Amino acid sequence: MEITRSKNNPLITKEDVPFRVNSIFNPGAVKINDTYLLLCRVELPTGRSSLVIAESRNGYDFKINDELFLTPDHHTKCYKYVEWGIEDARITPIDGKYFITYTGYSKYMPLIVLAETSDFKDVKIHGPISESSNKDCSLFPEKINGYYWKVDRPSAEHRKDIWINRSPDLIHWGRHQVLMNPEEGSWEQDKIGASSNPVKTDKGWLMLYHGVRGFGITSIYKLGVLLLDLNEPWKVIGKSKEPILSPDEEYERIGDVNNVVFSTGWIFEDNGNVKIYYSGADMNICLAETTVEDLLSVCK
Ligand code: BMA
Repeated sequence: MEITRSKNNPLITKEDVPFRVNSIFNPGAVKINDTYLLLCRVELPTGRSSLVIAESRNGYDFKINDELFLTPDHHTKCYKYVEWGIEDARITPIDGKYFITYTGYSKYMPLIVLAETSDFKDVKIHGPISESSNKDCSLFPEKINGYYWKVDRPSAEHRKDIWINRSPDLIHWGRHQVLMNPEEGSWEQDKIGASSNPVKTDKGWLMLYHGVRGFGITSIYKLGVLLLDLNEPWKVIGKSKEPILSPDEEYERIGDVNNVVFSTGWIFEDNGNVKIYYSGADMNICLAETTVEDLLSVCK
């Protein structure tokens, strides 16, 4: 398959942020009419993260807002679960609204928080929708079999698998089941987690995931793609045998966390192109482009 890094990578670095940050990375992504909107994680000088909006008319040149969109302080009813920061937002349009899932970080360790917005100005925080430890949550954009669905990644003892579960109202979740295990002896053997949210195609739900393998003192984060059954999304019907993106470039190799490509947002264009926004080494925002056809072709 073909996947092409933007020649302007990294598209966004901390120098582009109009206030002081350590880094900007792991954006959720959505296209609203003709505007590309990224909800980016910024690690502030305190070492704690918040979320800021960046917007673009062409998907390549972004302008970052002067003010943070969502911070731990906004979480008045659940502050103790986000006190150390909010991280890695994924955006899913459902029924004309945008639902945002992200990691709340605190002494209770990571858990999943849900918020919703209609306009990316006002936001309603629903609060935690998982226990700790859990992260990497992606929502499906529509009901399937009468339920909303999400994938997530609980950490149980040494296991780190992707799970799937369902809800009547996006708040109460149950019927948890394992969606996929890391494949032993491969690039994803240590842990896997959902990356960019599931998108419907005529062949099934396409979803990005990340896989991690430890080598010596480093862990290497790569991206793969999954195809889930349209009506029974707990069934994996296809999976890339190799990563579709691996840390190769210097801006992916060297940073706060070396050897990482990580994605929490992608945009499917009407013409079949797919823009994968991702971060290199937990430091920046990059773009790689491919097509739905290419992504489907590697899901075997
Ligand atoms: C994951 C998350 C991400 C991060 C990635 C690579 O576990 O913490 O925020 O980008 O590790 O360090």
